[in-house]
Amino acid sequence: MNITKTTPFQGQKPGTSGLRKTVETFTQPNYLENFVQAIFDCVPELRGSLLIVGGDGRYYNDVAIQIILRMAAANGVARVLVGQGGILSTPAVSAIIRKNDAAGGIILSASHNPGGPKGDFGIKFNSANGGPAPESVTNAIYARTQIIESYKAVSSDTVDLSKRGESRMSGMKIEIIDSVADYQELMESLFDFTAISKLFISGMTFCFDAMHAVTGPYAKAIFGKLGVPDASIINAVPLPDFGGGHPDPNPIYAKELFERMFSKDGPDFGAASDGDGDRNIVLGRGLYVSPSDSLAIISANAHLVPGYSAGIKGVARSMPTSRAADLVAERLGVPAFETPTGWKFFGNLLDDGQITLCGEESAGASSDHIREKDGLWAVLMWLNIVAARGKPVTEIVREHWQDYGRNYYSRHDYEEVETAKAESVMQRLRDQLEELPGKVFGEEIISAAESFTYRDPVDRFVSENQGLMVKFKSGSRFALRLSGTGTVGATLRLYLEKYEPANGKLDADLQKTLNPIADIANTITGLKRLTDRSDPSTIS
Ligand code: VG1
Ligand code: CO
Repeated sequence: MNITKTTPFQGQKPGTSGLRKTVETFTQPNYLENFVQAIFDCVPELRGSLLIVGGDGRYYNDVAIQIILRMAAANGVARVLVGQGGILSTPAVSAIIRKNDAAGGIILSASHNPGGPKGDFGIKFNSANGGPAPESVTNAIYARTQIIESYKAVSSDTVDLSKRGESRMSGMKIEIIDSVADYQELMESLFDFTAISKLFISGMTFCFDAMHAVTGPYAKAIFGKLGVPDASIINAVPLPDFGGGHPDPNPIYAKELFERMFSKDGPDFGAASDGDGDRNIVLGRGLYVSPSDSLAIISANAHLVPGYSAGIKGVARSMPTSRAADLVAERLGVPAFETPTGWKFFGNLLDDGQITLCGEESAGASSDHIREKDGLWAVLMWLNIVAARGKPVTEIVREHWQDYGRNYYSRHDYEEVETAKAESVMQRLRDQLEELPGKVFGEEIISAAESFTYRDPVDRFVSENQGLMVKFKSGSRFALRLSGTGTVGATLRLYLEKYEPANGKLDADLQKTLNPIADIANTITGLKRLTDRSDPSTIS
């Protein structure tokens, strides 16, 4: 075993979802090693236990896995399961940790961020419950990176990740496993595959865009089993640079899918996932289902799906996600929770059995089957609901609005803003929080303005400064926060929501409906002036 001396790097604080930096930063000597050693130092349960390792296949995935294996062997890990070719989606890692009682997992991904030598890389640590390490652990890992003096690794030949099988590295057992099998088995246990395959036999047309990212092999295996022809799964081979695009399923980056779905003879059902397979979007012909609505509709219909036939215990959503799911929870008589942005905040509620479903406006939804958001799970959930209700996506969405009303919702992102400017916008709003309630802007009266603090109902851990929220008496609201996943400058996210009751106008233009709220947000925060931007860079 070799002990190598090292010195701390600044800025190894995990963000919303692990440590994300440019490839250039990650490939500096000792950068990855320092962070990985900090994980082993802060999670002593890994010694003598099982660790799961895999990633989304982006550039540097393979090199990073070899480094992690040599360090795991030196840090006393007993056994490691690695996805074949280094490939494991984020939800698959979560499933495999839980199935095998592993002590944790290391996922190599920067999710929706671009890949390739000039792109981004990332690493996240998931705990024994299969979920992202909670803040108590990520804070400890960060503290450790600031004082680290050395790391441990064994000398070893490169492990061939391309072939399944077992080998040993200085006493540690390494097993290269099928990337898809365990995940597929879990999906087959939750959904009615026979009913879903009948949709395709009866001619329902379908398009799934894997965005050259990790879900390609999963989609081919699972949808293939359901009878979907190969041609209906596009961009299905994972590429180290995702074909040069951002593997982010939104109207800008999933352009090919959106064009198909909005064409005259487009497919009946469309879907896409992101870089690491944890996000999803679902579309009907000519209709994009807002992820906030998706969580609400899944919640309202879950009992029709075999894995959830007993009903749901509760629902949680991140603070900026629309309140559509709360309305469903209220009707079902189950609790609704509001958590900060990021999947790590759902883990305790799921472990404690307080919720069955959870989701985020950023195209993430999942259930208690694992402890990550799960892109293909959400698509299968929708397919199963379509099969059970015998209606297309478009009708299911419209009927939901007619029943519950519609939460018009959109997110406006201002990307790559100078950090100081972005912070001045946040500060300007923060400074006004106390005086805002009662003020009138056009037709809206402010009812509350606050900085979101979350007290975990299970372990009572308090997370402060989780975004700023302004609510209106009408039920509309906006939220503003800084992204914690970007690597260049700062990204300001403005979240807009307006509720229209069931007897109101349900088919209005989304952006026009939200414009008055966006204008008020801009007036209050000085967003456009302070960032020198006339428009958002991305609207989703
Ligand atoms: C974004 C999303 C958040 C999501 C996170 C990780 O974070 O807003 O909802 O949990 O990405 O998702 P931020 O801090 O940039 O707003 V993923 O699929 O990129 O791991
Ligand atoms: Co992701």
